[in-house]
Amino acid sequence: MLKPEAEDGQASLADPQFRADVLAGLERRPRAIPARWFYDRRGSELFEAITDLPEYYPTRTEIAILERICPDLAALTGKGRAVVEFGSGSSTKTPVLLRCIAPAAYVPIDISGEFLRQSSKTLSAAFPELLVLPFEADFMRPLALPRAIADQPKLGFFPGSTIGNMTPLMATDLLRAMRASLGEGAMLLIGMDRIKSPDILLPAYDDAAGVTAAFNLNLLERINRELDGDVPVDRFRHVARWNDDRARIEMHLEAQEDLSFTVAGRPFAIAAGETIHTENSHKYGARDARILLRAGGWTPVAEWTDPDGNFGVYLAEA
Ligand code: AVI
Repeated sequence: MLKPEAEDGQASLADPQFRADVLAGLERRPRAIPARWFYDRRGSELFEAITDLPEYYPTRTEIAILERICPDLAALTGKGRAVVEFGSGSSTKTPVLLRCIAPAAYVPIDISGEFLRQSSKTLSAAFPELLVLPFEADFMRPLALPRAIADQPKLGFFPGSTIGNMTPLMATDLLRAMRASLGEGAMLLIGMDRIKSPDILLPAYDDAAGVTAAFNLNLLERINRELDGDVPVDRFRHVARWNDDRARIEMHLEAQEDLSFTVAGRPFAIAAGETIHTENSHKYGARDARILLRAGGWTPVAEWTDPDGNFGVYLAEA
């Protein structure tokens, strides 16, 4: 997801899709910019920092679950599978899975070739025997996977509750696309954050050290850097809300006074208290997760959680 920078450290030319999404998002009501644009170099660093925060339980909870379930997982998935990770596999979760099931091959899929190559290099160094086949593609659509793994049954891996950043409709489409990409006999291992008290959820998205606020506000800084904007970033405030009706955390950027600014030469005005909606993070109870998997064409096989029931890991078959 990382956007590469030019050799001299200057940001490279803005992605035309970023420009289009930001301009359309600022014009629409309610205003909303897709969360995928958080992840420039700075945003990716800030997200890494979020995963270490005491309030942000999902990452360490999911890793602990994966470590604990390794024997069960190895037995349920069997030998000789190729692991296909939807995302670049830069996280600490990938080595946990690779050590556990010792796959025949590993195919990380990511839309950012640069980031993909970097993380594949690191993984190859850690697992010199493993065939690593980085695949640059948009995994939201069905894909023709590398021929080298054509004869091996696949285990799709989609950790981190990244599926929660999609609406249920998009999530269902993605699960169906994954099923089509992975083919007959495939299995899917997926992490989904669970519904829980807002007393735990809200601090996870609005931490005391202000790292999540910086992550959210970096989107405005990125707009200024890459789209020749003059958005007064310090006049916006990070807001995290629990939307109980939709079972999701929402992140917004709220104008603290009436503001005017330009982006890519276009003027915008935003009233005090108005927000730009920047992210949804949907949470799924165990039964919701099973329904979502079935809607996406998968049959749940096994599920695991942590002692507090905060996070769910699900294994499903095609
Ligand atoms: C990447 N994704 C699963 C994170 C989440 O929890 O929804 C992104 C994030 N946003 C704020 N904190 C973390």
